[in-house]
Amino acid sequence: MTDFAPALACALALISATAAAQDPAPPPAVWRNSLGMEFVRIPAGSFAMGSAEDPEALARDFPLLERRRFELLADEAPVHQVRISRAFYLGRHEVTVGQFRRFIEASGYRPESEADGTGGYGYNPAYDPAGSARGDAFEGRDPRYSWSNPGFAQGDDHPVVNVTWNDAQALAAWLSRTEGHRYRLPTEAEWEYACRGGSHSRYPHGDDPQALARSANTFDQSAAVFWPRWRQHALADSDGHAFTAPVGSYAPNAFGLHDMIGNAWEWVADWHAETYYAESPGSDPQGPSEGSVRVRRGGSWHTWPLYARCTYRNWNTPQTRYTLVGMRLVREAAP
Ligand SMILES: [Ca+2]
Ligand SMILES: [Ca+2]
Repeated sequence: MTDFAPALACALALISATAAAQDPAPPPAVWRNSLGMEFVRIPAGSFAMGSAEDPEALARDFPLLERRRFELLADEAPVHQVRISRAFYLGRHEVTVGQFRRFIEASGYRPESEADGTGGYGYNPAYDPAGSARGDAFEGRDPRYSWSNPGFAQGDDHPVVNVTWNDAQALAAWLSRTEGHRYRLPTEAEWEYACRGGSHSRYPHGDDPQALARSANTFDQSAAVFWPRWRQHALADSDGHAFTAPVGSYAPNAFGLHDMIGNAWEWVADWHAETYYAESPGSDPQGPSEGSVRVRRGGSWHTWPLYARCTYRNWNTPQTRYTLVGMRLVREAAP
């Protein structure tokens, strides 16, 4: 028996090694990183990107909006088939205030709003949009506002806002360096694929804008209290949050992702070009090779439902910081 035991152990080890070679462990469904971010595995696949909704249909479902607004959505067309050739991990949530603070403390990075001295934007009940040159909804830029102060209360579990596209690049670069895995912003195609989660409708839950009040933090009755001049554009119901909500306050989509719609707009990697969808490659499009503005997606706590659709594209310069704009990162499946 004593002579047999080592041979048996050796044979079992061989069987086990063979099994491992033939059947590698499946990739984890969720990654948790050093800042406490969770990443959900998004499978490779194909989807129809963009929207070609008839302005008549939009006019019927968004009756308070002027016709010209529907004609400004041409950059969502043509609808085109896109293949995402490799699985990737996408943040289950938007990057939070607490995670961004830990990044700053660990790295010494100075967010752009502080480094350039001009600050960000913020909510101030005494501020009158009619008195500003652009009629902007928020006060700024002003050094009193930054990622840590958008003028309204935020807990550590709220999405960080007032962060620039360049700030997102810095966070992704630091994580890549310190963890040895590549982090980056999602491409615009990856973002829309993930938002849809297999759905073909305006929102992951369907086409009805009013149903947003149950599935996302957008411009609802609780927010309209603070912006009475835009009350008619608010959802008829309350979603429970006047400003940002703790991430994950609403049910996830089919991929297990929270707040793809609403809460904070999310920077994506791509430059924006009005006609890009007409020339976009069919597999893993990376956006135009150059441009002046970067795309942001998904709408925010202050966004009207037309602009909180999965396909809606908005954009700003990479230096823009605003009370509505945050981020969500990709962690690549292989280092
Ligand atoms: Ca809301
Ligand atoms: Ca969001």
